[in-house]
Amino acid sequence: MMESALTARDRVGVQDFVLLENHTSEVAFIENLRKRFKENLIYTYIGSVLVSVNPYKDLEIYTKQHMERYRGVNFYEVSPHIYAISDNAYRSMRTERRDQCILISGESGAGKTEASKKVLQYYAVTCPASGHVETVKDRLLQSNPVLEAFGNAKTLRNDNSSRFGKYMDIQFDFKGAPVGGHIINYLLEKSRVVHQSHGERNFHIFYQLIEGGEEDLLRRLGLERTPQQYQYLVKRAIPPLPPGGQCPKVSSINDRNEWKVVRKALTVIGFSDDEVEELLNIIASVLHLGNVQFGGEDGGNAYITTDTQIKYLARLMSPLNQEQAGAARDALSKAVYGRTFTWLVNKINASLAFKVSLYYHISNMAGSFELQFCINYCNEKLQQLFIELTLKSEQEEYEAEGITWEPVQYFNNKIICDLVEEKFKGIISILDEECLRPGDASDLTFLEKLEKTLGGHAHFVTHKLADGKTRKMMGREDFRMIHYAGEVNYNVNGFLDKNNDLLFRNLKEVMCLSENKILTQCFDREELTDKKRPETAATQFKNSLAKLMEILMSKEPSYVRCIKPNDAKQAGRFDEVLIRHQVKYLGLMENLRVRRAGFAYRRRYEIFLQRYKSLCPDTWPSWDGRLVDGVSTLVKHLGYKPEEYKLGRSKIFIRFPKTLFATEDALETRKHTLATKLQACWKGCR
Ligand code: AD9
Ligand code: MG
Repeated sequence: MMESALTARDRVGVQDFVLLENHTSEVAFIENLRKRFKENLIYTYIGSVLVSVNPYKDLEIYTKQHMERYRGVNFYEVSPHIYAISDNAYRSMRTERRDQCILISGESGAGKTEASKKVLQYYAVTCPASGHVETVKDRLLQSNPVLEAFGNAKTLRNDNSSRFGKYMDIQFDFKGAPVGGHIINYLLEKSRVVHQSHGERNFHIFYQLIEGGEEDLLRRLGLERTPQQYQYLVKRAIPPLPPGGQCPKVSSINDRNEWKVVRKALTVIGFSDDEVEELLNIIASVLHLGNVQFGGEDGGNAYITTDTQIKYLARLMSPLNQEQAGAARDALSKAVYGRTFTWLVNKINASLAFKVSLYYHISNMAGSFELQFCINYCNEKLQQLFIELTLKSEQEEYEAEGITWEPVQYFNNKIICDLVEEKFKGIISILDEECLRPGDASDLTFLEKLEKTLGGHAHFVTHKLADGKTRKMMGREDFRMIHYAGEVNYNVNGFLDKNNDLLFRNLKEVMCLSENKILTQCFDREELTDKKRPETAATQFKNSLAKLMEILMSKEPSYVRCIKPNDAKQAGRFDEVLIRHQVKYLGLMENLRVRRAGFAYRRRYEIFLQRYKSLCPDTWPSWDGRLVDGVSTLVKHLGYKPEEYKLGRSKIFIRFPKTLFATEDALETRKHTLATKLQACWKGCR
């Protein structure tokens, strides 16, 4: 028997949270997510925002047939899907001629990277192509495995965690064919090159090369097929330092196969064999460099204990003590790897450079960054953008439809963004000031300055209380920020060093002299003569974030909010505490409140009429008059009360979900009655 609309809703929940009876209830929100998750329905809307829960298993929902189902179809006619978001952005770009962007957010392992790949695959399959466009599509797709090999790593939270932020533009010509692309990378987690936490790995490329590299390639690079041999891959504990990652093999990762994929992708993108060899030379050099060990002489100066050919290191590093020499070696490895990564992105960009003058963008942004502080700052900015833009688009829609806007109260997190980025008295300014100050500047003097300048700020806390006493439960090297998403403690240790990100000048000189063509591009001689102090890491990041916000503000956004269902990376497990936390910090309840403030549901007249016209004898089988009159006749016949709905210029707005549900149920009943009648008729005929 056909399932009624009512029981179906009970079982699988509603596909748009705006249709929840009690939209302010977090319990109801999570219950709806749970129902759908159990049915493998991982996608749900909040209006036009897509909420996605990582299924941790392959679902049969990404086939070509699925892509076709979403192509050119109205957003609400089919079940929620990442393809619907992709298609909608594409069509808005073409019909409204406005640049679009798709913003994907969520915590580590929530599914951002996978979502961005689905978007890309959707365009690669469904968009028209001609001539050279095929290669652009291929290159766009192939840029993923390359960037993942060099920028992703196994962490405790995600076996394929992106350790850099990524913004990608796809450019389309006037026929809607992808003709180019551009990638911007943010803050690669360089520290991972020299050290990883227990149970984590270095960037995938190191293991791929060692496991998959051909015999003669490895011989040329002087590499052995044993990761255990390399300090940067499996670091032995040298007291008092703890051991490093210790985790060369991961069951979910096949490094040998991945190597083949990456190697082929490099060729598709347009790397010559020589360039690939130079690139891998750098990767191998970093491993060799990591194995250079220092001992301490009586006089305190370092000497190299390992018998390697890189003698110059001895000369360069001998004025340093053992610890300093090790740090300088690691700084060099990080700089070499970090700059090579940027070179790689530029190279990919060059191969994606578009050749047609008319273009629009669809962009997406996903990722994680080096400093937790920067990640949280970035999230704070994206949240600000999100709230501003959702409110703005609600307002614009009401205005366009000629319906009075009812103002919504919401929390504006500008105060927190200012706390970080304001000139002179923001945290970044104070950090830079300490980094530039000669003399006794240290992480602790930085903390003191923060206390002096920001003590008393509603979103900033340290162990010091106003009355001179100390706050319990808070370290003396910590400061706490009350973020939009919750409280976070930051330990100031290493803040100055990471922000300075310095590399000894003589090491830079050696790099400039290298015969490796990639390295000479990465280390420009001009840098050596430039007297200006380079911008600090935090300021660079602040500026690139400001630029990104500007880009995003100029586009029409779509949002994908990813949720991680459990910490065990397991299918079918719905950990309510973890999910509630993410619902909170993604601001989903706030988003729903804004969306529901006026009307829960809105549809264009022609779509509404098409779906429900059979419920009224005056509109069935067709309505010849003006659409608005048809809808008006229909809803009056259905018994809608005046306070339940409003008629705009092109859409009907319905205030409560229950009104719509009653109409949906009426439609189901009618279908059911018809089916029963038909069956009876059949029997009669036989
Ligand atoms: V991180 O911030 O880069 O550490 P992401 O990018 O949010 O993180 P990612 O997309 O890498 O997470 O997803 C983590 C893993 O979840 C993937 O490797 C898949 O195994 C799994 N996943 C994510 N999304 C899907 C999906 N739609 N279907 C099936 C998925 N598996
Ligand atoms: Mg990722």
